Amino acid sequence: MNPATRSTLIFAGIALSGLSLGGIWVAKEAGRVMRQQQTRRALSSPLGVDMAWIPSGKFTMGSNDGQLDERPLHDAKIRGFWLERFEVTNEQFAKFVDATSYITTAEKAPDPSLYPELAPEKRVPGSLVFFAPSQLTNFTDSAQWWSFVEGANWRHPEGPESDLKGRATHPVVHVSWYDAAAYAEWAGKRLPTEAEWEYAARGGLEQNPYPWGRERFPKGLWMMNVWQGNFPGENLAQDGFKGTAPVGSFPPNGYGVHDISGNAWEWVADWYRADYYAHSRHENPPGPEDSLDPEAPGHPKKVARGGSFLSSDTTDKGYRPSARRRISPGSSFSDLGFRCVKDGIAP
Ligand SMILES: [Ca+2]
Repeated sequence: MNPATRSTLIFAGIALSGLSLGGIWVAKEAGRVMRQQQTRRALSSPLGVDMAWIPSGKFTMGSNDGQLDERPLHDAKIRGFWLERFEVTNEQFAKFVDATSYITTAEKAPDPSLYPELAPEKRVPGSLVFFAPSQLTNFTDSAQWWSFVEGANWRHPEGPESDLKGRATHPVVHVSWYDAAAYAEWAGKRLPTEAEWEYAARGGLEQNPYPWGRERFPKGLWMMNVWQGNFPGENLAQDGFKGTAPVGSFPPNGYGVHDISGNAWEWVADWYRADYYAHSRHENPPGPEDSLDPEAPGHPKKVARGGSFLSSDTTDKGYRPSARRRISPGSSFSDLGFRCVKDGIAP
């Protein structure tokens, strides 16, 4: 159902139930809903992007059940903000590129000053694409399922021969952190902080393993696009999707946000520091000033959240609201996209 139709139905429902309560209440409520719709319209300009209001509140960030960098548990107080209900899609990203002639990182040859170790013949535009290996010799070597493909980019997700046919409403992928930030700025928005992202992902629930609650299959339903089968060779797609899915293919969480788990990883604003939670600010934590990946000091990383269609129970469980992934800001992958936030007033 499109948002306008949904709003109309909600309005009709409110108006009908209001008849028994009296005309004044109906008029007041109608005014409120209309103002809300106007706010939403104003916020969605110029892209027509639907946003959810994430109300102010406090939550427990992190998890004791995940990786070490998800600890310690700590309280974070978050001011309300607008969050895009869906991951940024290919058709939305195309509007940005059409308007600005923006060229993404993956479409440019790597800068030798940033990649001095890269041989000159390897300085070609491209991106990292997942391919399921037919035979696997080493389960810890991700190079067996990630290939740098020359000519792979957001328009050509599997390489030069591939295109976006049938994928207009899939999340844009193969975007670097810089590309995501440039889009957000153009749209008059910004990337969420890591704390805002996790707060929104939890949908108002406290320390639940999924954005919608504790059960993986509430009422027997698939709630996210992740990996089923033995990763990375066996992709059973029991959730209906082997790769990315059109955004909104799965139900929203308590804040009305779709695909916050699975489908595509989402860049957030923050630098990655494994130790950040031990001393982060409790009110609107802005993220650390620099990055420290203990496994690769000297290689600054940004954070991505939410997992993707490749997230599996046998690997990263990246779909958990607390899971953190560290990625060089200039990197891009066939399962990494983003969504934006906007500051504003409550509806
Ligand atoms: Ca899937």
